[in-house]
Amino acid sequence: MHNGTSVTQFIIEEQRGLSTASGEFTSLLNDIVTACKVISNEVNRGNLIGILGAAESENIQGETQKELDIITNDIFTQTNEWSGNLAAMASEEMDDIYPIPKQYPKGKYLLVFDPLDGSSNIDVNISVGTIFSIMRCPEGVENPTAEDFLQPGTEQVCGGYALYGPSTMLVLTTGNGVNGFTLDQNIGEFILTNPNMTIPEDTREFAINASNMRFWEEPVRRYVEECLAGKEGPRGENFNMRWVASMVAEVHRILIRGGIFMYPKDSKDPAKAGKLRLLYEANPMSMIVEQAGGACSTGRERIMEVKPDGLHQRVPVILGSKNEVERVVSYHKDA
Ligand code: P6P
Repeated sequence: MHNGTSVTQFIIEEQRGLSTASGEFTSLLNDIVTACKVISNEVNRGNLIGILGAAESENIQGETQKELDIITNDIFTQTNEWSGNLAAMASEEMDDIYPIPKQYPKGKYLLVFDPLDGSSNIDVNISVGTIFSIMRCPEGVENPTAEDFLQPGTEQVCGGYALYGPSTMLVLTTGNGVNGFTLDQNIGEFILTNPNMTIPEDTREFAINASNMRFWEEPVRRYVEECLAGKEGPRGENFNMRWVASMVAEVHRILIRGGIFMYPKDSKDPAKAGKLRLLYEANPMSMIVEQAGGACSTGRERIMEVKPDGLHQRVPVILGSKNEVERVVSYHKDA
């Protein structure tokens, strides 16, 4: 049950505690919440209004875009461009940054997002999500360029996601812990249902796309083989495995019951440092996971300390229950 606190009330009360709060951040967060409600409705009705399936276009990653990738990207830009809180936006679905149209005032924040992560699941009705990250626009920069977005994850002021699953949930952090809200479809409001979310430091559940095993680096292969060896193996315990192919769903499960999620560097495409993108997937999820007491690493360094060199840069991702992430990191050091 819940005490009926809406996300709007929660954000305002949290900002009230900050003497520096100008209300701009609260207003920005509310626009993002509105965009997530609209996307939830589109995703929910997708099959009914014929917007599932592939669009005719590709994104900068060379991946075929789903109709809903484009629709949800437009929802995010249109819901957030007019309010005067943002200096610019960037998204997985747009090659370059999205400047604020000149008819609107600009604000002090940068918003970067993946409007529909896991969209390959949309046609088979498996959970998908939206991931977003808010940073400050560098002081004195009137017209930000892509360079201004290349800030390490430690500079984020907010990381969050919406999960479009059996229920629609919003999970976010502004640096004071992690809180989860469930959308009450009857009143169209996100209600606080998961205050102070924390990740157990230990787990016996790992998530990885095992079809890539032959491409993994030795430390990851060693870790997974030890999990698979179970009670008779070096870990002396049996492990469970999950793979939803939707990062938001995996991270949410880990926030609720612990776990370790890995999309490691592999030799399948040596030119790629990993599959997941740093700015709008790994960094916001890392802020959330660390704020919930978990850990996030590339295997070789803390994800939030990686200095980005491109809007769409990819990184290896190993995140979740602290003690398991630290074990995988130690295997990288041994290698
Ligand atoms: P694979 C979705 O496309 C995504 O970016 C993440 O949400 C997910 O964890 C991963 O890729 C799934 O990748 O190779 O299993 O399809």
